[in-house]
Amino acid sequence: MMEDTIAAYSGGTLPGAIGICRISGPQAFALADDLFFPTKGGKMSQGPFYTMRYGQVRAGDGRALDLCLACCYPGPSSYTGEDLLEIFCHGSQAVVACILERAMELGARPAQAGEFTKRAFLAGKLDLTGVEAVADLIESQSAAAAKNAASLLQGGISRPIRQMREKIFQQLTHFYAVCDYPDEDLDPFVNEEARKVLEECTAELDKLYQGFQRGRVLKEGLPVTILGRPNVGKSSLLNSLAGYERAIVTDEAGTTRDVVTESVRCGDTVLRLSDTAGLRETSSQAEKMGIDKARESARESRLVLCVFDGSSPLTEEDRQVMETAQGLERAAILNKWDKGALDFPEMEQAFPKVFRLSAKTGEGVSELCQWLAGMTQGEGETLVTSARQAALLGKAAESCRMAAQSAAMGFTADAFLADGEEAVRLLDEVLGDAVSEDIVHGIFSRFCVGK
Ligand SMILES: Nc1nc2c(ncn2[C@@H]2O[C@H](COP(=O)(O)OP(=O)(O)OP(=O)(O)O)[C@@H](O)[C@H]2O)c(=O)[nH]1
Ligand SMILES: [Mg+2]
Repeated sequence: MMEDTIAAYSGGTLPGAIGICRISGPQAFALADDLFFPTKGGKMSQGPFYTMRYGQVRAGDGRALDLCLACCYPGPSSYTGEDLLEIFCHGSQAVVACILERAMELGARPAQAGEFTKRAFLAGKLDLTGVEAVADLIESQSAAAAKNAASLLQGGISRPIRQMREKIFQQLTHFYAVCDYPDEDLDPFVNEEARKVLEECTAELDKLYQGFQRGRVLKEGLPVTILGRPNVGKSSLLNSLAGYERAIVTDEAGTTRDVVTESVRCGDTVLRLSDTAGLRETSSQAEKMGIDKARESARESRLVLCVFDGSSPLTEEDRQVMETAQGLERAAILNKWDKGALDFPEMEQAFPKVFRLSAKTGEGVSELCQWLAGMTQGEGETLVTSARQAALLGKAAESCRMAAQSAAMGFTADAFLADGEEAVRLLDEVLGDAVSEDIVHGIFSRFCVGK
């Protein structure tokens, strides 16, 4: 149990309709009695709990600061696991500042970023996968990302991990017995059973680890680079997908110099689109640098949209664009469809997918959008979205694989135990059961104050 009581603003941007001030800790209810006075009488600390009460928030001189609602949640059945007070005030910066100032006068201290959730973690209300899911939920940019975060929060990943951890641990216990009584040989049946369990866990961990690639896209968006020679309509395509004039469009070749990025939603997929400088030979230093950045952006993306002027024959520069995109996940956009479309048989061969559209009129853009939306459609499973968890799961899979091999080849119990124990330790670290203070600090520093 923490000794101090923390307070912070936990609501949305001010001014707004409603603001939420949170106070958590052993003094929260004593503080509630000096801060909030229910209209119907009685004290906040005496309940009813988990119930909104109407009343006055009062300053130190007894004058009302606001007329609003408040609710007391006694620990351990609260978000933080401690006594928690929430005041739902009018969403004014001045009101919120006065309420928090009064809470500080009464003995609370300002909460640090993520400190409410950190207390929930320390009280055992959430494991680290749950903590990271809360951050995901707050940051989610699409319904699919929010659903995945909610599923993570409900144990979508931590439950199978706990089960695997238990299964592996069970197997370890057989081998400990053999180590304790070295004269006894390992029962071949035990070896076979251990191999089977560890192989199953390896497969499950591999699957979780691989899901991270899609989980990351779900959370952060799909990085997509628009590439092409000058003037083919790259910036026009970005604007058409964004739905507003994000980038400058002119009929001058070489308009875009820097990488212009924008988040764009296609269905439930969030794209992190980068419009880039047109690829060509140039003597301009600035343009050259822009072209280098364009190539770098393409290499770092998950998908490259190569734009061509579909109304005129291919040029040498177009062929260089095709070359740059070789080996990358890519699609061809034959733009300027409204000006008349030429036939490009080589495109169908060079690109797994070809779209004909007009970035200017918008014709054909929805087909591209639909295809992009389909790129991240999952099978409804819960996806790992944290790089920290993914790295540990990958290593745990490796340890399980080695332990399974030891069991299969009838190696000594020590060999099996070293890898099996490492797998258990890594899974504990995913859940936060065995994790350093630095890592915990790093995770919570991502949070906003008030969460
Ligand atoms: N008719 C027609 N014109 C288009 C279309 N898309 C772009 N344009 C025109 O083509 C010219 C160049 O468009 P941009 O979008 O600036 O081309 P860009 O590829 O970004 O060019 P740089 O930034 O110079 O590399 C502008 O005059 C646009 O209006 C289209 O689909 N149809
Ligand atoms: Mg441009």
